[in-house]
Amino acid sequence: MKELNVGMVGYKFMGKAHSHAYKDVSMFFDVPMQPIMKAICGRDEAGVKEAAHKFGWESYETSWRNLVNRSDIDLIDITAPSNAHKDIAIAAAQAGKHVFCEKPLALTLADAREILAAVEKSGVKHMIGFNYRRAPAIQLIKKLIDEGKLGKIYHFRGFYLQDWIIDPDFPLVWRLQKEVAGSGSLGDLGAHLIDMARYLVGEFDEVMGMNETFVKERPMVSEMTGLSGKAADNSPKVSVNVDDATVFIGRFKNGALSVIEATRFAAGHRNGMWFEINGSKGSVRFEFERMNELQYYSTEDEEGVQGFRTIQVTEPVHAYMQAWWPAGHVIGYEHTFIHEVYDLINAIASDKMPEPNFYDGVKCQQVLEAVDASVAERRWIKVDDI
Ligand code: SOE
Repeated sequence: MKELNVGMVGYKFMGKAHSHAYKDVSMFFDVPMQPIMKAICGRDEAGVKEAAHKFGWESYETSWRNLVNRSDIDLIDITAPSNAHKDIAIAAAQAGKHVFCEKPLALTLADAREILAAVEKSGVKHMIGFNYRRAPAIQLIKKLIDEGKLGKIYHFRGFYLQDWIIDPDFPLVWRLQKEVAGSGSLGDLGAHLIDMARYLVGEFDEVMGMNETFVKERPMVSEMTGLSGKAADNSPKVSVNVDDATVFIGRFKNGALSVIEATRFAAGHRNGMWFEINGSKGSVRFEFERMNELQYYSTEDEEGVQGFRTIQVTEPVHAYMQAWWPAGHVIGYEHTFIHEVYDLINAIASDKMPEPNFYDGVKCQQVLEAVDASVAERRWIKVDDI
């Protein structure tokens, strides 16, 4: 079988999720190319060496430039923090490697456009990690919409709710630093909903938003552990320069309306990604923490027994599920990454552009920046004016 040699930058939360995907994908799916976990890269030698061993990579590098220039690598996977995306993605494209990059694509729209231009110029394949598209229930929603089962779409109403930074003494981890992350709740969480809304409903026309940073100062992080981190004793407090919560309303080009809320201050919600779409013939409702289910309402159901029904999206007929367990045996978060990698390998093997790709990354970034502009200027912003 043909091989696809992978080099990955980053070995923390997303690095682990992607490594697991490369490791497991061919055990469950029939892949046209076998991914070979050639090398993983990180700045801290002891850390990356341990990750290479634990996750099953053949070798490790401490310089991403070395990784990108290795002749035995076909695909560069970027799971490092957002401020590292641009340089690595452009260098990888220039070296003729396919590129898979975590979201959001870049710190700014200008950077995202530069990345897109570089991959288009070199003709490599590119994919962005909006992993939630790969939940089987999301694929079912897409199918229902494409088949006209929801009719004309009127509303997209989405919330992405987390609570992991509510404690004012929680340290200023990289996700709370604008220079590293680009933005706060909007770029980290809102980006997923923007992508979902674009995928399922269409392009945004205009947006109007507001945001807040509830905790203005936090102790500087000294050690990261997963999403979290520790501050050194007596660490001085520094200003938080990203949003803790952002709420925006929007109008799609097809006339539908949207309400989107992204917050890290929703006590009790650990990873509550929830959205509902309402159309002329029905509605769907998805909640990530119950990702094996889909709520579906059809106006065509018989009078008297109408109501939201719960579909268990675990049958072999559902997207990706044929490869997993018998019906009713549920899957989880990590499977969305395996599905991404499966689709990426298939696209590369058949010389097709994967989706979502860096074009989608740019379109998402455009909406993020339009929302930020609207917050700053306290007015509606046309997305295409950004
Ligand atoms: C942290 O907020 C985080 O891990 C995001 O970075 C991911 O993109 C999201 O899927 C879950 O939450």
